Amino acid sequence: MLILLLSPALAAEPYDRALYRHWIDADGDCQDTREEVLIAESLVVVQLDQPGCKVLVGLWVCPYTGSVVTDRRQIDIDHMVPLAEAHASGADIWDEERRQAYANDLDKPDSLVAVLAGANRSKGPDPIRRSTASSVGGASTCGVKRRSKLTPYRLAILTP
Ligand SMILES: [Ca+2]
Repeated sequence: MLILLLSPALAAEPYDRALYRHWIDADGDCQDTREEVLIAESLVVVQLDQPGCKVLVGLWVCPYTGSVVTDRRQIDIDHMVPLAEAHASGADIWDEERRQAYANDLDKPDSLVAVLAGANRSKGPDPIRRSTASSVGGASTCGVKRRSKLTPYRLAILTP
């Protein structure tokens, strides 16, 4: 008799960012998910390029650092729950369509946030390091948001 034992770690599909197709233009208006978030989170009416597809100038406040930014080149769009963390928390068994919907979720206001580029990149995908990455700005707020974000997708909460 063959007895097969599978641990959750062995059963999970290894994380690959390419599994989550992101920055799509779901509504076909030529503005991809990044541009849609930049527009939604700007505190002023944004300036768009001539076709109206790309944001040129806006006004954003990074929730992690409190930095005020007007140059969109200094802004990254951050998944409040990083893709790698979502994957490790249950999204590894999702189909392609659901992963794409998660990666481009514009329906929940805190799913995707405009952040100062350095603040985003400095945190990396480690959920524990991420949750304690900064003691300024919205770090504690981010912890609260992470719980509210994970629940609708029925993901396990990895960090306290
Ligand atoms: Ca669009």
